[in-house]
Amino acid sequence: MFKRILIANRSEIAVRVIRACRELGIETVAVYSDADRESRHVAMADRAVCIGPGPAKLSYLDQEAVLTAAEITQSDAIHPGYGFLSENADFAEACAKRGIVFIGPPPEASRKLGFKSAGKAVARAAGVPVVPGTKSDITSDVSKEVADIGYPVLIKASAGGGGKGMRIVREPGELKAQLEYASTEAKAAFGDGSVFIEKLLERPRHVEIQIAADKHGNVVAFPERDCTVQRRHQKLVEESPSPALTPQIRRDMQDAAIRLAKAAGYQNVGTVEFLYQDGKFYFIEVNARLQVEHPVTEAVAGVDLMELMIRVAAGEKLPFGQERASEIRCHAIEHRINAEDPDNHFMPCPGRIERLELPGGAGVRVDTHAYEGYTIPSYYDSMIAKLIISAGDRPAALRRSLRALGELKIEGVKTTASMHARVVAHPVFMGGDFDTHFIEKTGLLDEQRKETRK
Ligand code: MV4
Repeated sequence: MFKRILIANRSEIAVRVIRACRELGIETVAVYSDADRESRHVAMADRAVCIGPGPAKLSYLDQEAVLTAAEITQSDAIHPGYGFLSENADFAEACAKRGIVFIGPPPEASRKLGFKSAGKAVARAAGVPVVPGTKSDITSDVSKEVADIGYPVLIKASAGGGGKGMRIVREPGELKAQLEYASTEAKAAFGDGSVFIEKLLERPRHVEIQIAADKHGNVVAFPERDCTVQRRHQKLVEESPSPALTPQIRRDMQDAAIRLAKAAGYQNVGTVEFLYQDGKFYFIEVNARLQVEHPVTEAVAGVDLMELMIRVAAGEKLPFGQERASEIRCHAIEHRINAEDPDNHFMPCPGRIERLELPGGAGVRVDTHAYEGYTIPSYYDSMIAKLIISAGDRPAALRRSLRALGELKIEGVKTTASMHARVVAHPVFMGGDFDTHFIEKTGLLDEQRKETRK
């Protein structure tokens, strides 16, 4: 096992890593930017090293600064958290070169899966269902292939992710122009203009499978997370189990995720994302990191994924098999609380937290780096807390969510907490039958509510 881990991240996830390390008897080194001197992860770690100024490019994304901090503190491993350097295969390689373990998948596996069209090819070869589609480059005429797929279609950037560079084409006449737009956009955003085309699913759900793979060829898949409630590709609410899946679909999805992981030579923890519509699921992409919403799976499966991640990175075998991994022990919901103004197009609201009262009691977990008097810097993302609610079944979990959201008091900055209460209380959300357009369709956003009040 590792003696000392450097955490190349900030905020609640840095706190999460420190907590897991402490339970494992591993020393921790925090790194921080000038803007994060007062951040909780700095105070909590055994040691802390300043690695640069506020902008992430000059600190948390500065590979050389992070690696040097690891060397001078004699850390034997680096935990990247999510975002920043977490899915950077070059960084993982640079760690290996310096004799430091990168706590994440091997660079070859992330490269194989990071490029969306390549990930899709691996999936297809592994017998994992994918959305019908075609490769495309703007030099060849694909109108015939696209007609076979059937309109409407969606153009996606091969190097993309998170919905960036996607374009819907509803009629053959729009195809050529949209392909050119999409490719130009992709080139500007990702430095790579290649795109591919898929049949558009009009009302999908986003359902993902958490996997864990050790260095001895063992892979397990956990119960799914349903992340259908999103706004502009930002997840707002995640829950498990999905109100839409049957036990058979769940097993099929888990099997598919395991096949894909094995085909890609995947190691460590990761998430296989699917779209789900009309009883069928389709692979879309792999996230080669431990995600924001991992506590939902921790609650449902009764496992510590952060501990597991560190153990498998240190070469330990998975301590249980698929039967244990797929146990569903409760219903769990996560609410991402962002310092954003829901009355003003979710504008980020950095600033000082004047008052903070966190909810508690049975079935309520709060992962946060925030404290009363903490000033949220303006350089980074605006998530300040995650509420993870668990209860015996979905109705009980929804009631508990409302109770916990009611107990949460944050003053000094605007937050998205009120919007979460509206989502949970909405009859369509309560009914469980909704798709990725839920937020826009239901007019739940304050910006829309304000328009209708006018
Ligand atoms: C799709 C789709 C419909 N049809 N692909 C958005 C992010 C990226 N990971 C994949 N995304 C989508 N791909 C086909 N063929 C709809 C989306 C999509 C979406 C997916 C999951 C959650 C929210 C979404 C919001 C808009 C679009």
